[in-house]
Amino acid sequence: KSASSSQQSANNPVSTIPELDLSKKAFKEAVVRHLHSTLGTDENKANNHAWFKAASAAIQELVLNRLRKTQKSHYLNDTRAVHYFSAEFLMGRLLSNNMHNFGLFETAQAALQELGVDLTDVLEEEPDMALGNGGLGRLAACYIDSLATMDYPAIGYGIHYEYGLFRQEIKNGAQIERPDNWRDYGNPWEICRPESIQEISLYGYVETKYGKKGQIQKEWHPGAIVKGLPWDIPVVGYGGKTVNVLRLWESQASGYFNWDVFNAGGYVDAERENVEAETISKVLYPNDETEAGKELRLIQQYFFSACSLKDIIRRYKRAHGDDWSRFTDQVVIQLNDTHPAIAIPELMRILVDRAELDWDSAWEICQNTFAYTNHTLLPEALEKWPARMIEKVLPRHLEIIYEINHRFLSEVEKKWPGDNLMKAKLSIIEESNEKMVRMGNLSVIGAFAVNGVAEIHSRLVKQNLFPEFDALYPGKLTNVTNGITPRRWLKACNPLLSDLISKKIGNDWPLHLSKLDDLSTLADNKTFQNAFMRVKQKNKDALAKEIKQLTGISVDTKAIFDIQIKRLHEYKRQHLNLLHILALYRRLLENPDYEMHPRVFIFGAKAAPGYALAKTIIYAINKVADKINADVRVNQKIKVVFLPNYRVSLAEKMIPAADVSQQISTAGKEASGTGNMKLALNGALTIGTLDGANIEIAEEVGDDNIFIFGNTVEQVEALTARGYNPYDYYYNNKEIKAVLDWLDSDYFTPGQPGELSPLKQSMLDGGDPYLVLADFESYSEANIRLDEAYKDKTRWAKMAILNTAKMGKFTSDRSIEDYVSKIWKLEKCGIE
Ligand code: GL9
Repeated sequence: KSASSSQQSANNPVSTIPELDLSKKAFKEAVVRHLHSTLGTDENKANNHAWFKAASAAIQELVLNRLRKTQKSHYLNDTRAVHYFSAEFLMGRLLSNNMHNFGLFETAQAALQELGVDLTDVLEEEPDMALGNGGLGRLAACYIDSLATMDYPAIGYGIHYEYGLFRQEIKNGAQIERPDNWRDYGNPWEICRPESIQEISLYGYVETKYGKKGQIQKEWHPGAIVKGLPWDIPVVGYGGKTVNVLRLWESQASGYFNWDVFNAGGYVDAERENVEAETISKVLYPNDETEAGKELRLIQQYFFSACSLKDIIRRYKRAHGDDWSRFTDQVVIQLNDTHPAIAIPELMRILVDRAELDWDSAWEICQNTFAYTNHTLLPEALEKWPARMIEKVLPRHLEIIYEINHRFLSEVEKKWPGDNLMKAKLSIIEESNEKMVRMGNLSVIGAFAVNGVAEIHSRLVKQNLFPEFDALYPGKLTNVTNGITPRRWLKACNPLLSDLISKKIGNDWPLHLSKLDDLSTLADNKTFQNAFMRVKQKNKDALAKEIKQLTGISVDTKAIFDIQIKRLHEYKRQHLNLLHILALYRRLLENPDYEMHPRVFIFGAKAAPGYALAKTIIYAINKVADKINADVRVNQKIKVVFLPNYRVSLAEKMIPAADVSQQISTAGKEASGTGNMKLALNGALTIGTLDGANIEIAEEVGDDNIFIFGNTVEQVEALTARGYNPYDYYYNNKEIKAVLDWLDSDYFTPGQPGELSPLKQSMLDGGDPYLVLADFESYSEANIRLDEAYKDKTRWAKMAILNTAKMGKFTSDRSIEDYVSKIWKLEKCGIE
């Protein structure tokens, strides 16, 4: 055993856990044992799915061993922990990740090979855990990876959606949504914990009573009680030492539905509107950056926040009984956006109504418990709930929110006496036609720290979104620049590049990503350049095969692989990319000798099902692709590919193959972006605006190694203030006019003229709110610079290497260290 595990650790420095047998022999035996005893099959009958289940079960044995030790150690040390509240965790697949984190990937590959099975095929059997929409949910997944890796006591809390983000199919160019049945064949990682079920209340009314000392007491008589059943997903740190958990709540009927209370509350007629318990955790809302305003969504938010708080308090009381004085020493709760902000009045309710603390003591605890991350400035994403809806679903919480607001407004009065405009602006309550509760304001008031997710975004949060709060609470608003886990986003997804890097600089870079900077000295080294670009070529060859398989399109693997992958949104400007493709198409038709390196434009994006223009953009990309790919006059120079059902596991295949990373949002709109970091880490060059984390990426790689274009935030503001008119660009730039008019014809949609016209309209009569036309020319020029640069193979290789080398800052380990030192104040708890 010890011989084989020390041999093991020669390849994998991380796997030195003495009590675990990480040998090939042990893994093989465990897989076969599970094949027989867990799955009831055998080596001859098993298909890839059975092998996947057996391999996962074998890994899960190791995971659970470490999980028990971690929990025991956290318990014995009575550690302070961060509780990461998030409505979304976009985990993707776990098998390969868990193998890598135990340093077992190569071992498992060899073991399965001896059993006649190909690990790559086995990994493909795992459905993605797509319990998130995009960047915000994936960020949560990267953060819990880093927390476990760095031995910080942490728990993720979220919702056990029965259906994750919809599966996207493309039919005749259009997006179709299909349900995501991720648990159809069971999930090998999750552990059901009926012993930790929680119950939460909904609806009903509030009774005012007088306590023994004559004090006013509030009693909430709920109309319904819902059970929360926790499912734990182990989160394995790199090295396999700490295993934390992600606890996801599934809703279940409790059988309690109080009709009398309903009648008394006057809700008899509203009965049919009331949400059924089981539907609460049924499905993830597929909206990216839009507030839905639906009762079920509010209930989802309350459901998981309240279950999680009860869970935290149960654990706290086990150690500290009814003594609340140490609560804020032990507990910090990070609110991932305002989605869990209802936890703030919920904790107040527990402390004031249940624990019978006085308001001020309760508020002090509350304000020292919560911290809030803002992820966007887009007004349509800033959550507001009709006060009447909160009153119906959570009557006591609305009272508490009013009380918080009342006391807050007297602080405002002290700071700005008599300033009623200021009060209206800062109030938690928006006094519009319908009274609305502003969850952002509630979060800033109830939290001790508020952060944005990139330097520029945090500056804009201070200057534009919450300037008065910044004046009222100096120092509360801060920045933590986002990061990504280099384990999944380089080590696991790009094994060829990882091996090359490890050969040059050693293999501890996944834990110390700044070490990549050692590659800088090799950027001019011809041999290393060749090796680096050979890896890129192999990854492109592999992606080309995937493209062929998924779409039937053949692409030239010597072409530039130009990739834009992210949710479909106007502010991300996939249509700017498309207009430029149309411009190239025209240039090639007008001048067959037009000089450009062959380029494959590759897209991946889901549109929110109700976002019509986003769906039109997907349709337009596909229709333009059909035309260009079939046009022999140009298809040796350009191809366009839309890969359906973009998701974490597809990103892992695309990112290693990218030459170019498209990060072209309107300046000021993309809070950070994280795909930009993943692509640059894998040696892609960014063409991008000065927006979000692009700015910090440019600072790291230097202006020579990135293609920046477009209006800056200040220029965007000036342009809009001056009165931006897209027709100025339409009439003054022939190319813009030609490509926009092209969209009105039936050239791309034979027999169906006008199908793409809404896209043109959005950029003209629609006012072009994201300044596509204003940035077009600058974008076009940046593309010419990029094309120029690619011609010089040596120069390109150097730039690509420097991109990888300079990405150290963007490890999520650094982000987590920033949170720990600025906000969470945690201590590491080594296990053993
Ligand atoms: C987002 C921002 O738009 C991104 O710029 C940012 O990188 C991530 C993570 O901080 O958060 N905010 C947001 O609502 N989404 C983001 O991606 N949307 C989705 O997650 C779909």
